[in-house]
Amino acid sequence: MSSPIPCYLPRVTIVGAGRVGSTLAQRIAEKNLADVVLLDIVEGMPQGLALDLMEARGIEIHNRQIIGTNNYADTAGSEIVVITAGLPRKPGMSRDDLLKTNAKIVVEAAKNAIAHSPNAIFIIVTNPLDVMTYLAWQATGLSRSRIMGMAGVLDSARFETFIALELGVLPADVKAMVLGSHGDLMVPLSRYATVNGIPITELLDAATIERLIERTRNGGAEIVELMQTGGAFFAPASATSVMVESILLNQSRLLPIAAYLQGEYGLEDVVIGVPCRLGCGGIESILELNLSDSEREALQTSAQSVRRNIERSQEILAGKL
Ligand code: TXD
Repeated sequence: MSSPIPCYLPRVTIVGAGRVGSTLAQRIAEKNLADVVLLDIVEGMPQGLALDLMEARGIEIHNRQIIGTNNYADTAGSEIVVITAGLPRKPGMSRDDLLKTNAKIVVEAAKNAIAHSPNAIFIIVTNPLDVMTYLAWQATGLSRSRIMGMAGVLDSARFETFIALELGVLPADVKAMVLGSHGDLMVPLSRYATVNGIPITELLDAATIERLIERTRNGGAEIVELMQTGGAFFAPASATSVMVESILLNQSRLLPIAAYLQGEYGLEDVVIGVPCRLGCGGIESILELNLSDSEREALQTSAQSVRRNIERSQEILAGKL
């Protein structure tokens, strides 16, 4: 006799079981959101991590399955695919320096994953983020609502953290939105940042806000410099899990997401961070804010730098660089 309640559990594949990927697997399982398939090219490593996470289930009190694999066949039928495969930055490197190594890895991962999960929604995490999202969009042929990059949620969380530390308030009470590319040219919108609805411009002077914006822009590099081996992964995994959750639970959260633009903000054929509503269909809509001249100019500059790197990436993939 069939059960009246569908015993169906969503499945999230994470390609790249490194620091971000494995921490994301932990977040997803422990939030009880979905079963997880962790895939990496290193043999044994994702299997070991999956077993370790499975052995924590009794203590953390959840029943999600975590599978480790080196084989894309095991990822079949995933609702969401997250790509974190690729190299992280070393001290002194910019995210763009990773273009050559990571372009081929992300294109290959995207093609392999879509072949086994044709209905999945893709979230790209690998740097340089905006370009990698563009390449994965190109490689999969997915509609733009179903492929996106994670960066703005992390950059906004960093900005919110620094505002909260400065004011001595609960970080969750601070709301901010950082748009643009994931790099030095990101566009933190300070006039939209609030503490429980109170604009930070009423709480902090202009010089202090500028200092916090600078620290946000440098947020990833600050951690790379301190750690020397690899970069941030706890907050990146948290930020990605928020996107996974908004899709799986159809929350329609309004989040800054790296999306393929077709005329929004006057930008065409480029991926960049903009406010999007994120639900079970992926990107449900893109919100066009009424930006000031300087904000619009900053977004344009940010998009131009992504576009230059997209052009470089096409030459790299064609074997010309
Ligand atoms: O805001 C953001 N978008 C980011 C992006 C925040 C933090 C990290 N960001 C980027 O994510 C970072 O610059 C890297 O490009 C990726 C992954 O960072 P992570 O810190 O997790 O790097 P690791 O620990 O080196 O893990 C990468 C894994 C590693 O286990 C490799 O063996 C694997 O990727 N890898 C592959 N897996 C599958 N297939 C292929 N081809 C492959 N190549 C490497």
